[in-house]
Amino acid sequence: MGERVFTNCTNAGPVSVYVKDGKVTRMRPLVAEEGDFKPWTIEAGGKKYSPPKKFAVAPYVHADRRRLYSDERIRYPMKRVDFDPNGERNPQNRGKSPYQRISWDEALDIVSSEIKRVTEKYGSSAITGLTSSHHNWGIVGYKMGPFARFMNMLGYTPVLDNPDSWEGWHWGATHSYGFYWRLGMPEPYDMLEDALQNAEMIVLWSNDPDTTRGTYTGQDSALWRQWLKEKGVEMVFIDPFHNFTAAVMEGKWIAPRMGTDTAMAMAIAYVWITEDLYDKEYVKDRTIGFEEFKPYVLGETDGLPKTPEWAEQESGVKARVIRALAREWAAKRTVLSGGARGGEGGACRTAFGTEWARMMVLLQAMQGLGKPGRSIWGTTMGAPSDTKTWFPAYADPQGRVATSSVANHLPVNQTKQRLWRLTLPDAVLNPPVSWYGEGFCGQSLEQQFTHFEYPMEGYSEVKLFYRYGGSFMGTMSDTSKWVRMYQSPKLEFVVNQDIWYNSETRMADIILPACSNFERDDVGEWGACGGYTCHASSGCNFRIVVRQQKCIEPLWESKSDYEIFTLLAERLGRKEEFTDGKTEMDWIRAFFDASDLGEHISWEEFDQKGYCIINIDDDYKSTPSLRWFAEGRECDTPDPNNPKRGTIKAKELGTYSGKIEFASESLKSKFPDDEERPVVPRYIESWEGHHSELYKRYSLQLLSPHPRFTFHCHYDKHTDWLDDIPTHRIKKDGYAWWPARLNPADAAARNIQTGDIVRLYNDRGSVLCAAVVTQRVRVGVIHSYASSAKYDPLIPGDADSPDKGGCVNILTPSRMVSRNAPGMTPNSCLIEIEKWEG
Ligand SMILES: Nc1nc2c(c(=O)[nH]1)N[C@H]1C(S)=C(S)[C@@H](COP(=O)(O)OP(=O)(O)OC[C@H]3O[C@@H](n4cnc5c(=O)[nH]c(N)nc54)[C@H](O)[C@@H]3O)O[C@H]1N2
Ligand SMILES: Nc1nc2c(c(=O)[nH]1)N[C@H]1C(S)=C(S)[C@@H](COP(=O)(O)OP(=O)(O)OC[C@H]3O[C@@H](n4cnc5c(=O)[nH]c(N)nc54)[C@H](O)[C@@H]3O)O[C@H]1N2
Ligand SMILES: [Mo]
Repeated sequence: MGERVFTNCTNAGPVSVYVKDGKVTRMRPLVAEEGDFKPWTIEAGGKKYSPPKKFAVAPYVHADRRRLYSDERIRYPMKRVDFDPNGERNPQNRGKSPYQRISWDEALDIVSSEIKRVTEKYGSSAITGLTSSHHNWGIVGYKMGPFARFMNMLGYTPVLDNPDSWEGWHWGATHSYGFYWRLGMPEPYDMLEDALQNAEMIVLWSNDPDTTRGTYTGQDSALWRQWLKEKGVEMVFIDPFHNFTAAVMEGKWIAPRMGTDTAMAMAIAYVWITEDLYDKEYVKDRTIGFEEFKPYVLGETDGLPKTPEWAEQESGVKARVIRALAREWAAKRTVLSGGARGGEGGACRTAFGTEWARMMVLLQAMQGLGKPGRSIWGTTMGAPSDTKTWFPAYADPQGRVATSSVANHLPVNQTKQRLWRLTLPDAVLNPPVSWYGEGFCGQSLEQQFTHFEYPMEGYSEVKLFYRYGGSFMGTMSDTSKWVRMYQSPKLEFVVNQDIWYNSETRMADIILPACSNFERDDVGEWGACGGYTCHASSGCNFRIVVRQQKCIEPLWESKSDYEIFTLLAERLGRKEEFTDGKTEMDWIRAFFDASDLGEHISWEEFDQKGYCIINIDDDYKSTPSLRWFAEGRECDTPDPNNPKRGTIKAKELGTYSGKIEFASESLKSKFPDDEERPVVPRYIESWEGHHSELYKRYSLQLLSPHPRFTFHCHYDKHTDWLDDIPTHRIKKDGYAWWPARLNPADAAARNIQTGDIVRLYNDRGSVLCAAVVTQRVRVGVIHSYASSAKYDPLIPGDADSPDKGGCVNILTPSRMVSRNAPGMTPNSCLIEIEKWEG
């Protein structure tokens, strides 16, 4: 049999897949016909900027073939040896006991009869289940599809995701400038052109786009930053770590003590107010509440002027540096880049991270947010991009898809009880738990004010846990709790469905092997999220929709998630209801038919050729983000989720007043006396920072950003190549350790050298890492990435045992951003570090 080339798409770029004799022999960035590309051109400063005709995928995509055939694949259905559904279940041995291979029939019988048993005994609300944040690419097989459809059909208790990426922006910035329909991110339209034409400086405040790569858009935007650098646009980095973008772009590095970014922001406002360096007209016409904010900054309300000298005490950044930054920021047309999507950034995942994110918006408001070169922009989205052709993305079940025939997440779940992801272990071990907020509150600001309590009256506590994915030891907070939860007899049955062995997999009673996107059929647009991150593929130089072709048969005994749920539904007598009579190919076709893609290509050609590039029209007209607002016009950007667009309120933002709010009307309406998320933002000392009692025992701050060479737990541990990249893991004595970076001063004080195995610890636990002594980390900070996929406790199944795998989230607090803002706070974490002699 000769070689065949298939098309597919990963979460960081499209690929061509070469298959011979049923085996993938090669993968590379998708090879498209040259004539399909029609590159855009931006003119700025007498030069023309245009992207090359290719797809710059993220580095890990080049290792996808290795990952496909990884030894860490789950090959067969497995059962814990001491789990007997009709006898002893031994939940206390989850994480300890080995597994034995069983047949698919046996596995499906056990899972389906447990679903029946639990439903009959307790009601369907006793079933819960949850996915991780990210999934292999493709909308038909995506977690929002089959998983949600199956669980909704059962009537389970859903676990609401905390908006992990957006925390401070979601819970904070939305109350300053709206955009709740983007979870607190500003619209990104045509910001690349604006920056090339107008920006003189970019302040990257908690942002490393060279690493985070527009989330899904690979390396495409790296070129844009190169252009900006060549144009002489100055870049400033505010980050306790000298991050990779700073390393490539050069520019000024400012490294504040963690937890004090808001103090620095206040001092910048202080300089602008006292030196008359802000846009008074804009503040008067486009904002409200400045007269309540200004006295706080000047210290008139609390006797504490927020001077650069004061901020120096807090942040360790010299007052003259803060002053110089403030002056230059005001003198130049400055873009603020507060995280991967303009917002985001690890600084938003901290104690009182709401206050920092709100200040990012308010600082830019003082400089005329929306005027040329004065934006909030991550440098990762907003290339010229077609917005007329609608193709559904994975988060679109909430959007246009919901009303169409392809709503593959339906039926609507009848159970009203909810759980909150970050408190799931507490909910199981120690109910009741309560919180504010309906997960991703993208429909209204009020959604954030909904109060939930678990268990809910009239419903059962959860007994059956259907875990789909298994990454949380490396990604949630204070994660030893998850081990304790798994070992609780209150969870009568646990099933895990994943492709690779992950940190939680071996805590299940039954393990089901799913297959990857290369072993099933699907469709997906590169970089597109839809829903709350509408038009995210503007982070790619070209829009491309890929017919994700099944390249090989599912490996070993794995099956597609869709097939697994279909087989379970069949055993429950509900197959037709689940499938709607459709195969995966039928769903793909239905999505194609519901979309606008047919205007560009026929189904037959698309299915055969494997992709379609959607170029911009010749008469493309740019509509820069928020320019309309700055100029007092009606919104002219193409964001379909802006609820005021096209109405009589089209000139307004999504806040209550329609303006930028220095004093938040929405917070005033619901939480007027909340000292932790006050109506007017404040600098509040971190509950786990250099002022805390705990600091006397644990005087180092853990910084755990997103890993450069993997996508969270994707690729780590499942791609042996990555262990050869010392930025990712360091090999020593035959083991691939997770690096922990520390400043030479902190290393010397503890007699630690590069390559030493060190113990990072606090009262929550211990993690063993390989030390890297480097000037790239601020004194007092330990830098170690989040998202290890390897959980490897020295004593298996012992929640208190040190972990060799590198799951530093064992150390991070499960305390929330603040009382009424239930966001995660991994970057407010005190630890100590010592050489490990064990
Ligand atoms: N310390 C610290 N912690 C953090 C953060 C931080 O900044 N610092 N950031 C937070 C953020 S923003 C995020 S988004 C989270 C991410 O954290 P998670 O959501 O926990 O991580 P993912 O890597 O997305 O998990 C993916 C899981 O789904 C599985 N999976 C993937 N595709 C498929 C599929 O097709 N079928 C099945 N059945 N399973 C599949 C994978 O194998 C894996 O187990 O981490 C958060 N945690
Ligand atoms: N390679 C790769 N890319 C990814 C991901 C991945 O796992 N790997 N994850 C994707 C996802 S889900 C998301 S949400 C985005 C997240 O994107 P971001 O939230 O922007 O990413 P982070 O890595 O958390 O933070 C960016 C920078 O902020 C710094 N930082 C952290 N805490 C603080 C602080 O308190 N103050 C200051 N000033 N700086 C701080 C970090 O050192 C880091 O350099 O990235 C996406 N892109
Ligand atoms: Mo995220």
